[in-house]
Amino acid sequence: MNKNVQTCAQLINESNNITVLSGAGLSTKAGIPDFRGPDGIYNKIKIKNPENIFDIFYFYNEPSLFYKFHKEFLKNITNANPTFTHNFFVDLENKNKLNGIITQNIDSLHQKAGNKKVNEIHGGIWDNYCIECNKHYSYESIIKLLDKNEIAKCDICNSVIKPDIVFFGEQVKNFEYCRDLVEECDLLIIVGSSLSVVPASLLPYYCNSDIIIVNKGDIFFDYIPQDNLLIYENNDIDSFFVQVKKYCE
Ligand code: CNA
Repeated sequence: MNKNVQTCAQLINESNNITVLSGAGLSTKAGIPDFRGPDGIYNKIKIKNPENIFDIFYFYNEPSLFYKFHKEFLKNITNANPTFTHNFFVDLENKNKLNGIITQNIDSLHQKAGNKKVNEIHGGIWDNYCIECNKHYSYESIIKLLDKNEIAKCDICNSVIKPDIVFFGEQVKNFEYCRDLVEECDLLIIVGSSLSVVPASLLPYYCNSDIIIVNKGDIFFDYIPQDNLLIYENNDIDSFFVQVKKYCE
């Protein structure tokens, strides 16, 4: 038996104010590729600088690169269902153990699973707006526009529409509130993130309590307070939490 499983369950059982920091690795089992994992977008898309897809300055000059990717991404999201671990976090909220979820994901799977205390630090796909006249568009209307066009453009002024996702070069959402969630929690669980996107990756630095990391593959440890790191499980997230749940009260 993996000792980390038992320790993780024990920490969860003893905690009443858990903060979760999630990343793209949490949703790969739902069929949504991450960025930097072995089957991630950066490895699969054969272009020179895949970071440009989400670069705000690149987007303003050449939105077609982003929309080529986004069209496929929206199809994946529409068909995706929450994973075992998304549902495990719903249980934590139902048991009043959850302080909040900070997610770097834009797929809304935490909300689809039933979590209410979700903070999308990198925004989401549900709201979209014209970069010129600010008319807002729903997710459904963007899907319709992309059925017929390569780029989603405004029906009033013909300018480009941008989803309310935080691109590289833009400010993240509610950083101070997310920092408070990390500062005040009695257990921080980090899942499925390479912790390589600043400033979200800085958040663990503010943690005063125990930290659990479950992530398969390389991560950046630079902002993890080492004395607080009780568990680093380099494993598949669902396989780990399926075991943990057996020991949770
Ligand atoms: P990342 O940099 O792609 O890191 C993901 C990590 O998860 C990698 O280390 C993977 O090896 C690991 N991983 C993948 N699958 C599993 C698994 N089943 N079990 C355990 N570990 C796994 O992604 P981050 O979230 O750290 O980077 C932040 C970016 C990614 C944010 O801006 C997101 O918006 C963006 N993103 C989001 C989604 C989504 O919403 N689902 C998808 C792709 C990218």
